Amino acid sequence: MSDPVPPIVDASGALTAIAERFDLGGPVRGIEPLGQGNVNDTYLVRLGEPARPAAVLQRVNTGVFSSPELVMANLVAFSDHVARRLLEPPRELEGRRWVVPRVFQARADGRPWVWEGSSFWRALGYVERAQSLERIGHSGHAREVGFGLGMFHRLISDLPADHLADTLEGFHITPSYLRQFDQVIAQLGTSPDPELSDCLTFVEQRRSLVPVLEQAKAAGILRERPIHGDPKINNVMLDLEGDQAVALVDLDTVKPGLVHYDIGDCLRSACNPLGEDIADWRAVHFDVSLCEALLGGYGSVASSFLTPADYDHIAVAIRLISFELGLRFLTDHLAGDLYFKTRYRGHNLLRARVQFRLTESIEEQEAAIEAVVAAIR
Ligand code: GN1
Ligand code: MG
Repeated sequence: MSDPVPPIVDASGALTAIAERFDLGGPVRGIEPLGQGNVNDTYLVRLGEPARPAAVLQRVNTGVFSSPELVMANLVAFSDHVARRLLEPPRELEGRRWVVPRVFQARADGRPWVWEGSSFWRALGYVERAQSLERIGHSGHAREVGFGLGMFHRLISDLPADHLADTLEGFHITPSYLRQFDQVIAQLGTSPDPELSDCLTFVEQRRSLVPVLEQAKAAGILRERPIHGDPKINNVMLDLEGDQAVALVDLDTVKPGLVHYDIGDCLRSACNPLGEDIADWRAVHFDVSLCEALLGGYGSVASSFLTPADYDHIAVAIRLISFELGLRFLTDHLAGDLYFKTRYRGHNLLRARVQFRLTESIEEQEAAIEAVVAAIR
C-alpha cells in the first residue's frame, strides 16, 4: 500500500512556485513546515509518486545573515571538501553511512539560491532514513550525537579556515554579546523590570567568565578552524535503524571558529533533558552521565586533531556557551525580541532563565564534568 499523499499546506502555491525554481528532479507534491528553527523558515518538500520527502527548502533570515550568498559559498566549499575526504573515509566510518546533504541549483542560472523579492531561498537534500531528536532518550543516543559532531569536525579538520568567509560576525564571541547586553541596558533609559533583577545579577556575577575562550584564542593557545556553529541535538541526524549518527544538518553557520563553541553548544542542548523551551525552568538540570556518553562518542573520533590545550578548555566551554545563549536570549528580550523568533512576549526571557539555570547546574557539577573530560584525554 502506498503512503497517502500528504496535504500541500501551501494553499496559495507561493512556496511550491519557489521550490520549483530549483532543479529538484520532479514536480513538487507537498510542502509542509519543518522543525522549530529560531532564525530561518524551513519547509519539507515532497516529490514523486508516492510523494516522499526529498528536499529541505529554506528562507534564510537576511536580517541575521546579511550576505546569504557567502553562506552558500561556505556551504559549497564545505560540501566539496567533505565529498573529497569521503573518497577515502576515516576508519571510524567503516560499516557506517555518512551523508552530506546535497545543494540544489536554481534552474534559471545554476546558482545554489533563488532571490524572490527580498527573500533569499535555498534548497538542500533531505537526509533519508534518518531522524533528529528533540531530546536525548538514553546514553546510546548521546554517544552517537557526540560521534556525529566528532566526525563532522574530523572531516573538516584539514579545511583551511581562511577558505570560509565569516558570515556572522561576532557569532559565539561571548564578549561581544556582553557588549550588546550592556548597550541595551544603557539604552533602556528606565531601570529594567524588577522581575529581571535575578537575571541581571546572574550576568554581573559571571563577567569574568565571558572572555575565557577569546583570550585563549588571542594568545594563540586555541586555534580557529571550520566549525558547524549550531550543533544542537536536533541538528544531528540519526539512522532510523540502529540510531547511528549519519549527518549534521542546518549548515548556515559553518564558518571559522573554535571547536569549543560546538562542543559547548552540543552539550548544553543534549544534556538538558527537559529541553530549552520548558516553562518549569527551575527543574532544568545538566545530566553529567549524558555528558560522559556524548564526550565518549566525540573523543572516539576527535583524538586525532584535539590538542592538550583544546582538552583544557572543554569544561569551561560547556559552562560558557550555556551562559552565552542565556545572555543572547535575555538581551533579545530586553531589546524587544528582534533576533530570535518568539511565540509570545516573555518567550526569550523564559529561554534565558532555562539557560541560566542550566549554567548553574553545570557550575554545581564542575568537578564531575572535569573528571568526564579527563577521561577522554
Ligand atoms: C538559533 O534557528 P536555530 O534554532 O537553528 C541560533 C543558535 C542558538 C539556537 C538556540 C544563527 O538556531 O545560535 O543556539 O537558536 N542560530 C543563530 O535554540 O543565531
Ligand atoms: Mg541553526
